Formats: sequence, structure tokens, C-alpha cells
Amino acid sequence: MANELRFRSIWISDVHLGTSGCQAEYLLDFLKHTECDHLYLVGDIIDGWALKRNWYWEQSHNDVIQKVLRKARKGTQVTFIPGNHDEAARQFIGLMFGEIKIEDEVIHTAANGKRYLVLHGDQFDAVVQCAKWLAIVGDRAYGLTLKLNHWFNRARARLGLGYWSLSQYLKHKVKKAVNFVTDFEEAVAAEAKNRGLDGVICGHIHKAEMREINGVMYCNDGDWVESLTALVELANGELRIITWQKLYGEQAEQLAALLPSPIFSPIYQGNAA
Ligand SMILES: [Mn+2]
Repeated sequence: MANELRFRSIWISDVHLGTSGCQAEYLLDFLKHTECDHLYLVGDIIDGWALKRNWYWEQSHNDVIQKVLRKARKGTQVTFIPGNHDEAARQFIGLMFGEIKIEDEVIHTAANGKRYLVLHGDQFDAVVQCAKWLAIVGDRAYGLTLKLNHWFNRARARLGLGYWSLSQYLKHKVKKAVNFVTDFEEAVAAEAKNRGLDGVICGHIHKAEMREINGVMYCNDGDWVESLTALVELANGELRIITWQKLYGEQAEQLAALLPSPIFSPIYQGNAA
């Protein structure tokens, strides 16, 4: 009963249901232990691209969808903003799917009056030079790469070929990917600024972030494949990134300690402040 966390709004994206990488169990745990007035699904919720290639669907993926539908039925205002991986849903923009509103982008007004543009973000891939943000994973693989490089060049030497630095090559790639992230963030923030808004909330690049860029607040809610993050709005309009890499039971105290108590009080305690 008293173990739900209450927020004014929650943003999640890049869930990629329909892929083995989707951390549906963690998302389900998150959805079970949180409540909100506004729930925004900021794109790439169902990975239609992956499903077309290879059908992958687990019970937990159904459960996530059921949970969201149930929240919508129970009064949470749910908005789904399709991303590039679930672009098939873009033909339904402006329509309702049950109680879920499908939109291309929305403007969210926070409790403190601040206005945020909410969109998935793939629209800015074209603006940002054609870099492959996926190369970011190269960063993780760097150590492995060094080892590979060693064996690779031993093989090359045996074949009478010169040294070629695989790690150097990948490092260059990663640097380009990092540039991409910065360029993306700046492009999205610039759009919010052009529209005279206080900030922007997006997903797409799987990198949770909250920082001021040229006078507007850039927020990215991250993903549920790797980082397991959501963006939340507290009752006073403040935004926070929540990381859910442990199940609720394992981190209940840490979560409670993270937020000021009157705002972060378990639901149903009847504090009408
Ligand atoms: Mn995307």
C-alpha cells in the first residue's frame, strides 16, 4: 500500500519492447512502484524494426503494456509520442488508442509554470551530421579492443602486413559519436529556444541527461535497454532523473532519501499539502 512513489509526471522512452535487450522486468517494477498524473511514452517503446526482422516477445513485454493501459484506465493521462523504431504508430497521430493519446510532440507545462517541448528526437538526426550514435557502445568495448588489437596485429605481422591500430581507429569513431551526442543535445535545445520555451524533454540517444544549454533546460529520459532511467517531475515542478538499476525492494530507502520527504511521500498517506 504505502510503497508507491508519487510524481506529477513521468517520462520514459527507448524501452524497445520486442527485443531481448529490453529490461522489461525492471520497467515493470518501476511502473508498479510509481504513480503519476501524466505519463509520457517518448518513443521507441515497441521496436517494430526488430520485430520485423525477428519476432521476440516475452510475457513481461505484455505485462508492461497491460500495466500502462491499466494506468490509463485508472486516470493517469498517458501520451504516446512514437519514435523512429515505432514509427508505424505515427499514422495515428492525433488519435486516441483506448485512453492513450498519440501525438507527434507536445508541450508540457510543469507545476512551476515552466514549459517544455516533449518529443522523441530522431527528427534531429538529419540536422546533426550523419554520425552513427550507436558507435557509443565502442566506448565500453575499449578494453576488449586493446586485447583484440594485440592479436589482430600479431596476425597481420604473420601475414607480412604492417601495424594498424584498431583501437586508434575505434577511438576516433567513439570521439565522433561523442561529438554526435553534444551536437544532438545542442540542436534539440536550440529548437526549444527558438520556440520560446523553457526546455525540452526527449529520448532517442539512450543517454539520460539534465543540463542547461544556451539558457534552456535540456532533459533526456534515457532508456530501458541499458541505463534504466526515467525523468520525473516532482509536485513542485522540479525535474529529476531516476535510475532504476535495482528492483524497488533493494533500493526503497535510497529512493526515499533521494528526494525531499514532503514531495516524495509514499502515496495514500493522506497528506493533502
Ligand atoms: Mn529512437
